[in-house]
Amino acid sequence: MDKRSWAEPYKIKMVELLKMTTLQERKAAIRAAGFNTFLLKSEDIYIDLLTDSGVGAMSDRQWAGLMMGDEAYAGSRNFYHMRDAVSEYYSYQYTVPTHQGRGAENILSQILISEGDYVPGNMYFTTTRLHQEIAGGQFVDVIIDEAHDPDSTHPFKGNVDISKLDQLVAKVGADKIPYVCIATCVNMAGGQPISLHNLKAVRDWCDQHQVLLVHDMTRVAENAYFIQQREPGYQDKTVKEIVYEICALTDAATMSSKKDAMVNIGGFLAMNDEGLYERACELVVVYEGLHTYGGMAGRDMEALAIGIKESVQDNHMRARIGQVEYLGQQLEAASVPVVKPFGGHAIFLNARAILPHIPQSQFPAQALAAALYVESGIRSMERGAVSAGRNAKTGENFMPKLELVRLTIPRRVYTQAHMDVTAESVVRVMQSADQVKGLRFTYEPKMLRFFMGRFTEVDTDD
Ligand code: PLI
Repeated sequence: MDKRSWAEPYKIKMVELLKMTTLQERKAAIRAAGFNTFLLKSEDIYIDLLTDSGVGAMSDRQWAGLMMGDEAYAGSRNFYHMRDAVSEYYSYQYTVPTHQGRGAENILSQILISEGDYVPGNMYFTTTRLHQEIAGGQFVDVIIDEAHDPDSTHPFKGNVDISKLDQLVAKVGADKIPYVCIATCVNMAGGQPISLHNLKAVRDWCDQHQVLLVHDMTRVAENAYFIQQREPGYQDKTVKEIVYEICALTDAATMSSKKDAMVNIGGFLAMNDEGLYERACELVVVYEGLHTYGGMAGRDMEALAIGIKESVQDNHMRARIGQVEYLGQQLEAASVPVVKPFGGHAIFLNARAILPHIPQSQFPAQALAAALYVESGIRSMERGAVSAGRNAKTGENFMPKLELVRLTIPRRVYTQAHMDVTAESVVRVMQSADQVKGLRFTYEPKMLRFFMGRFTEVDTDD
């Protein structure tokens, strides 16, 4: 075992200067943004931990790749590089580019889901579930119970509870289940991995019931790193080998390349079945673009082909997860309640525990994210009742057990000192937690309300 610390396997060649704001400016900015960090202007942010999506730092090789863009409408050479990288590192034979992950989800859902179907998955993701619903399906959560417990230290909180799959099939029948959707490093559970042992059991279940297994592979390399670190029998395998093994267990995949693969934009749908590929090609031309670019520029496909290779390197992943763990350790040392084990792409603050005086109906995680911005200019994201939205059929608010604020670490962007400042700022917010007020909607979008919803503070005498 390498005893050295996780220092980055790269050095900085160019920097982006950041604007520093005053407390007064930040108070005005959060009000103008309706207490929604998605509605803040990026130039008003000091450390942007909103997401790890599309905000990674590309390598010099990726930037060089941009210059090799072949912007032909059809048959760009960069498409073939991307397709070959997908089959070499991710095992899938056919690739359909899309503008980002949700473009792939749309196409897959339209092809495979019929009205009245059920789609089991290891916890929902916002856009994934919405596309399933738009296609007439209903998402069913089959993740293990530990995933909903912020204090459980289960090493694989992304695992599926096979008995929940059995219960579903007993209730609705296998012909109402077009596929099981498995995310690697489950985002909404706190960036928690699924084990290969469990994934193999899901594969067997799918074979037994003749149901397809679809992989949301947005953060597969991070999941592979956790398997290498935690799952017996995988310590001597490389991240690259584990990534391939995970993918090869599944039939098809949707990918948001903006995360693991460190490009600013892009995604794809990948599969091994030729018939499914043909149907995806028919739809991609309707929604995205020709099947050899699907909403991506040639240069972006080139950067993606290079990013895929960089993302599965052990030393990259060790530093990536090392930095996330470092932030988690700083927070834990200061007794901040965070989801354990630490996630792959983010540290999740337990907003219920930090703001116990705010009921979930007043969105404590949303309020905490706003307060953190005001304190220090750090932008984070609500992942609780606001993100969970309403039941599409009954209109009732979902009240998830996890009411979290996500401090998401972009890849190769921030330094250890930025992580220190982040931890210090969270601690300062905690010290005056009783000053933070609950929120209510002043504008609630019908779909994906967390993106553009607006709020106002609830006064205690309201
Ligand atoms: O943002 P897209 O359309 O490229 O990808 C959608 C998407 C699908 N699956 C998962 C697990 C995601 O995390 C995801 C996007 N996540 C975002 C934007 C995030 O901030 O987590």
